[in-house]
Amino acid sequence: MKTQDIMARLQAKYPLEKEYLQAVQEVLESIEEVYNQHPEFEKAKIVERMVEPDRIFTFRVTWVDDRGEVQTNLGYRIQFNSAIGPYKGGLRFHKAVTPSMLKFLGFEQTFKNALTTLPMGGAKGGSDFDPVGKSNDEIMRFCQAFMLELWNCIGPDQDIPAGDVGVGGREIGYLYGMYKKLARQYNTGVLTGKGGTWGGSILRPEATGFGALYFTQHLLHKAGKSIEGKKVALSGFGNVAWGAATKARELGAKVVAISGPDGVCEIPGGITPEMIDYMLVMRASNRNKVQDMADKFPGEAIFTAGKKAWSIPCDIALPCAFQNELSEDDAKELKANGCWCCCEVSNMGCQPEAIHFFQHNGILFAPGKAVNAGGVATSGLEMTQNAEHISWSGKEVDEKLHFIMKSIHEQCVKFGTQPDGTVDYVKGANIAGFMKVAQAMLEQGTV
Ligand code: 2IT
Repeated sequence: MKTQDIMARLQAKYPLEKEYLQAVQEVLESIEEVYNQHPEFEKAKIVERMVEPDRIFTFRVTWVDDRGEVQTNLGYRIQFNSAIGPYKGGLRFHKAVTPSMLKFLGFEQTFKNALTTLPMGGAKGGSDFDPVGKSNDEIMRFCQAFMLELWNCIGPDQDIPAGDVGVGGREIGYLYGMYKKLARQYNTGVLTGKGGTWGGSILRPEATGFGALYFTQHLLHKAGKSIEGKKVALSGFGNVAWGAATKARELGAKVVAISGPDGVCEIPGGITPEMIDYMLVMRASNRNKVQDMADKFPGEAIFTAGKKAWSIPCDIALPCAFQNELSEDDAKELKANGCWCCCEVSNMGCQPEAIHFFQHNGILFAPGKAVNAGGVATSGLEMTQNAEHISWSGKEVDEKLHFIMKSIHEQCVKFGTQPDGTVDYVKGANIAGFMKVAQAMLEQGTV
């Protein structure tokens, strides 16, 4: 297998799918050497099969807004790979959603889910529906219309969607309500991220952020460092940023920046529990403005329009928002301001040139598919609880999440340790995830 040849073919076939091509290129570059030591992979055309989704559902979603006007959006579910378990992955509601974006996310999800140690295949879905400025009723009507099309593509042993950007507990509730009505079954395990009184797992809302910080702790420990007293800049203020800020604070770090599409809020004294709670209010408002934090906490949070979190001096950068949110220029600015570690919490949050810069300038870096896997892992734990008709305590879930993040870190070290003793976490995560999926595909024959 030659990465260049496969990429040339995919570029010719999908010339407009930039994010998808970017994600595939990163994985293929990492695995090429190992892959070529396994002629049985080459013979079974594992890579050629793995880069294509098993199937893609595309559907029209029509709903009526608060003014009585008919609105039409597109909905998608991409079932990417089911070699090691049923399709599993989130739904993204965002105005920029395209098949390319969901294909990149589904591809990444396949390897991430393999890293969790749990039996889950990879999927992603969503819509170009824009939640910004929508009322609660509009969100509900959209979710119901979306599920009207999706419901018979999914099932607790078939495909289990969850949240992602623009889809949180509220949306999962509305989606589940309509699913139940259509399926006429209480299939609790068909969605994860549910409410606590109807099958949701304790700690699922926190899990992506908490898991990211547990992973960061392991990475820092391995490098002989600790998180206590360190300054953390994070982007976004949604569910993931909220969990990350909570745990970073708990572990003794100081969160000095959060951001939004409108700009950055610098918090020189470090984020407070009141501010962390207010992030939830900001998310629920659908305004999508981080300036609201500065308006609520004048003097403590200082808003600058048009700037990113990466302009604020920090030790550790945690991208928690969107793909490609951190560019090479941002990486250079971070380094110039003293940053020495970046753990990607968003999926593909850093541009390839930024990762290259980090890796060649002694900045510790780990990729999203390892760092943020605690979210989907806890979804996996929710599925187990649902299948057993029980619920675990917060302590039990947290212990399991800890164990999983430790194991993901160990897999990265196993497959990513370089001759000089440092760990290439990108390589480690990609090879570990790939080997598991490839082996399963091989054993299941040519399907
Ligand atoms: O990117 C992700 O891993 C998620 N959005 C969570 C997916 C899930 O099934 O919990």
